Amino acid sequence: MIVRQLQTAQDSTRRIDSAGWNSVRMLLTDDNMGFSFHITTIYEGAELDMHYKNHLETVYLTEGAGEITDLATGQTHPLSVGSIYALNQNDHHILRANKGTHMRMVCVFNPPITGQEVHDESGAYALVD
Ligand code: 9YT
Repeated sequence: MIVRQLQTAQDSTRRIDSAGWNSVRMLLTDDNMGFSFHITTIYEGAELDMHYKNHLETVYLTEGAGEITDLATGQTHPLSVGSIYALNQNDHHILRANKGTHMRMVCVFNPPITGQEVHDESGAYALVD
């Protein structure tokens, strides 16, 4: 059994900080769960272009509000507490947190990420062997 605490993990190398967001990786590849599990915070007013070409991702919003634009269709969907989105087609998207609020999100990746990936210029994570 694996038991971890967000308050501890966010003071460790499990937390990564980037422009407009941070993420605490609660479960990674080496936990052998078949998915990775992240608590991600998108900062107020941030607008992030993301394209996980090699990973499927599901995201559940627990705090804040914003929107997601599906760049394949141009459609924008509002996000509020309780919203879920699943990038079942490796969907290229833009994520925005509304002004005046951050978004706190629970994210699951399949396959799991190792923690060593970096976003390339297209917003994707390469697969790490
Ligand atoms: C909202 C979202 O896409 N979160 C992804 C997790 C984050 N990019 C990470 O942990 O690297």
